[in-house]
Amino acid sequence: MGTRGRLVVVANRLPVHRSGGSDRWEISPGGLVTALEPVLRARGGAWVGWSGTPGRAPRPFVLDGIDIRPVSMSDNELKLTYHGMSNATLWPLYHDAIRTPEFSGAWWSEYVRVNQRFAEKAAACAKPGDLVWIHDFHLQLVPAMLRALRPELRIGFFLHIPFPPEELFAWLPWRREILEGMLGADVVGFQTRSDARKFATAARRFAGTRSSGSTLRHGARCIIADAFPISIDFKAFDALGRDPIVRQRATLIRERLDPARKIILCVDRLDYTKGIDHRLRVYERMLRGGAVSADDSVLVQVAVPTRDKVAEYATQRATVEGLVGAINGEFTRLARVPVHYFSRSLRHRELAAYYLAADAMLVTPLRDGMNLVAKEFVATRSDLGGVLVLSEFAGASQELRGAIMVNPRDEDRTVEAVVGAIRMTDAERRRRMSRMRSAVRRHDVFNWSDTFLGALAP
Ligand code: ADQ
Repeated sequence: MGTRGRLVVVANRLPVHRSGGSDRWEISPGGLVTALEPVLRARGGAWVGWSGTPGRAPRPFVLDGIDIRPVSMSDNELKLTYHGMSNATLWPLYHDAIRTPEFSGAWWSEYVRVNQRFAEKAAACAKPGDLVWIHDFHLQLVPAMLRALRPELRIGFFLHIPFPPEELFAWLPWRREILEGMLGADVVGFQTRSDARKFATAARRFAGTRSSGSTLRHGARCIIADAFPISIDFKAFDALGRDPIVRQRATLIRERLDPARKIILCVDRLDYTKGIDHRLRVYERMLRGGAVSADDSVLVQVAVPTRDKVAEYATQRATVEGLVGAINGEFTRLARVPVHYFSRSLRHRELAAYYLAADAMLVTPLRDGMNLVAKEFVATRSDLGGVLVLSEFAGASQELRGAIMVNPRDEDRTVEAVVGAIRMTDAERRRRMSRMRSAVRRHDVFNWSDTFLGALAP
């Protein structure tokens, strides 16, 4: 990694929140901050983003050595760019159009305006020689906008979600503008090789870009478009899994649920991409067919509600909760409820205790950029216990070869996979887990940011 300039991160959200309703700011826990904090500390840097509260932006401030540069967002801008263009157009389109994306000229114009505001804020705070790293689908136009303002900067862009196939990307009325926006970066990073290839294909077709492998030529400029799969802080999750208090909590969870029952664990944001309803139907089939009963198994679904202002999310929540109610209504036995449903987020230590308590973890999204839950589960299981059942449509499936792979829409075979997981022999389970742990240990989140910044640094 180059050592000269600072790192300027540009992301939809700032990595800070107000502590307990007071005026004091604290760093928020979370993947991206964990990954970038050491780099920001080592080389110094700034973070441009929205504070999470609509209205006027707070004044810039410095927290733990990070220069925090808030961008303002009004209620109306939030509605049009965030709930509209980002979450009701781009999110469903980029996830294989699992829900029909909506296209609105008003959302698009606001998206352009808000992206311009982020670009201007970044241009104002980047010093000569700084590296700028822009994140995700909310800000796809920022790379080119920033380049127009500050042509000399090294600019990186990372897409956390999948890039869609050409046929779907073609639906987007602003497909050329979005590509031109991303092509303003020097390095465009994706979760998988397949995403990077799809981007190159779209750029050739809709933006006249030429490409050879991961190098694209756009006008006079050369751009790298490649896979940089994101990861987690392996050591931190490994340590949680060995922590006596977390282990004690895991034992208590098993005892409360009944040690005779196999625990099938699922942890997601309550998003229609995560396949929660398909997975509940799989469990329902297992119960109905007699492969398991409420006496010998329990499915624990932890689902954090999100994006409740977007209609599809309310519908999805109702579907999931209807299924949970129907399954429990039909298959509960006295003091044995088959589905335990938590509609909330769990703190990291509590989450780790559930990871440790599980016999099988089901990560079965219909489409997912990466899916960090799968990697967190693996990193926590230093006991080599637990089996991962993983969707082939999660980016994580490219690395976690020790998982049982499923197509979540193939409910028959997914039933077989889950039954196979809870009946797996110790030897096979240990072999698979150990293989996956080596992959995540080798490629942790620090390795991810070093590799990306290494490609970006001149
Ligand atoms: P997300 O879709 O939010 O992220 P994911 O990677 O699975 O998905 O989760 C991110 C974090 O949320 C994880 O650290 C996880 O522990 C936490 N989390 C999820 N459910 C939780 C719950 N019920 N309680 C507590 N914590 C929970 C997007 C892309 C992903 C990509 C990430 C990072 O959609 O594909 O992996 O960005 O690039």
